[in-house]
Amino acid sequence: MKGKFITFEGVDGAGKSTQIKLIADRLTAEGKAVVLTREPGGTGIAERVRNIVLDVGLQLSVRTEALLFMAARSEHIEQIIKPALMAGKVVLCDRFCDSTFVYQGLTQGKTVTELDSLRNLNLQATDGIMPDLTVVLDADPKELLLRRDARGVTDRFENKGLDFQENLRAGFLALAQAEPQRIKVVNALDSVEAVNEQIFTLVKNLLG
Ligand code: T5A
Repeated sequence: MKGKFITFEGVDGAGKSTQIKLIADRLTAEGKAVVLTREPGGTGIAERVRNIVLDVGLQLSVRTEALLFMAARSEHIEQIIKPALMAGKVVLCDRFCDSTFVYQGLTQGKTVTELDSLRNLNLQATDGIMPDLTVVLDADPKELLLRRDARGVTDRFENKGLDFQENLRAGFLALAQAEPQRIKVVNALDSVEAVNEQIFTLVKNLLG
């Protein structure tokens, strides 16, 4: 692939959407061709799947959730991500496979070495496309509660409480420890500007 694929991960409300837009703006200002997208979502069908998986009124098993996220990802890869990478663009994606590994894997009692079935499903959904760089926005979920309270609870996952958010955090950190080359951890509690500088440095290191 000629382009570069960068994903943003972390617990709910860590600041991914804020940062990804700022990075997209900075890269665009430098003349880079940037595609800004998100998961679940990014295509008409994947956005419809998003409406199902984030609906607070629906009870889904973890396996059903995982399969729905993968179905949305398959669409997203074929329609948006792969063509953009083949055209040499920088693809910035708000959440990707590591969210599945954490939300549908590590928080469900699996360890990093027990993610084979999810990794295999992901391989099928993505045709083997993996991020070149993943930025994990890390923070103590208690500190993030204030930010979330200001916005109100919005979806099924944000509704699951502090213990769940702490498990999420541990999950992302475990993935980062297992893949330190690809996954970089940034302190999300710094100011927006300071967090952005750290991420921009990582992105520039990748893009050269
Ligand atoms: N999911 C997803 C799975 O379970 N499996 C999967 O495979 C995938 C792909 C997606 C949900 O789906 C789950 C994970 C998620 O729970 P979503 O709506 O996309 O749902 O939820 P999030 O990704 O969590 O997005 P949020 O919008 O909730 O959080 P962000 O994007 O991390 O945070 P952001 O940027 O919106 O910021 C939150 C607030 O904090 C402020 C912002 O202004 C905003 O008010 N803020 C800061 N304040 C102070 N200092 C800073 N540095 C700040 N940065 C941001």
